Amino acid sequence: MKEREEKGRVRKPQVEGAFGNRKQKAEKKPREKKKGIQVPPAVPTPLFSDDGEIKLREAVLEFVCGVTSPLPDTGRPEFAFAGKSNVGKSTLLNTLVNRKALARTSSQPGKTQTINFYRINGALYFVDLPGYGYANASETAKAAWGKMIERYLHSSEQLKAVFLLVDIRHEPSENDRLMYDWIVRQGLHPIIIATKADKIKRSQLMKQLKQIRETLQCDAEIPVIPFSSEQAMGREEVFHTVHGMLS
Ligand SMILES: Nc1nc2c(ncn2[C@@H]2O[C@H](COP(=O)(O)OP(=O)(O)OP(=O)(O)O)[C@@H](O)[C@H]2O)c(=O)[nH]1
Ligand SMILES: [Mg+2]
Repeated sequence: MKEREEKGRVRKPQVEGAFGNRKQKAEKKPREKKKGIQVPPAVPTPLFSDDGEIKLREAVLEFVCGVTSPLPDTGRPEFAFAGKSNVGKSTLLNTLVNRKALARTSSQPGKTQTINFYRINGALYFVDLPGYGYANASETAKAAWGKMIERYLHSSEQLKAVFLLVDIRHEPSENDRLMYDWIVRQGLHPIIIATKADKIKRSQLMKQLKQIRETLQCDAEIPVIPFSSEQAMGREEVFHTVHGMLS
């Protein structure tokens, strides 16, 4: 299949849904200019101070998109957080921005059901996605959320990287593998985050990371970052990764 060059990154024509169950159009339509969605002017401030400390000036929920919403044109680099329901995406986002409840979290899966865009320092956006594999949702809702996630990941002009979250305690599931493969096939930049690292013994950490890397069949250059919201482990590494992809 022919590859297409698009704003500096190669995207392959989409053939199959991320979850392997739907046929998609082979050609991406140019995104329409969205009406009615305005990004207020924001003066970008750097993520790090001169002495290398994370410097958070702003973390604001700016756009919330449902199944039928148009996607915003943020005009700034976006970093998405994907992964199965309950893996800790929204909690991780709160940890990154040092807030307890900016993103809503729950011990029950299926909490985030919209695509939420958080503006950070006026410089970039963290994008909290709904989780996949939420067993209690109806088939129709699951299909609609899956499509919504794919639509965003496929059409965002600003997406710099997709952080794929997997639970460090378990071998990645079939859905995690499909999602990882799909991200790679889209020509997007995946970064793996292994969440809930506080729930395993330190001595198990390397073994679990190795299993995740092997199951997903990650290339050597793909980062796999252990993360714990309880211990704020991995926070700096995520920021450094983000920082390295700005510019
Ligand atoms: N011990 C521990 N618990 C965590 C960690 N991260 C998340 N959790 C817990 O995992 C549960 C799910 O967290 P959420 O952040 O709501 O998960 P989510 O991936 O956003 O879930 P959906 O919105 O349903 O897709 C909550 O009870 C969190 O407190 C972590 O690093 N350590
Ligand atoms: Mg969530």
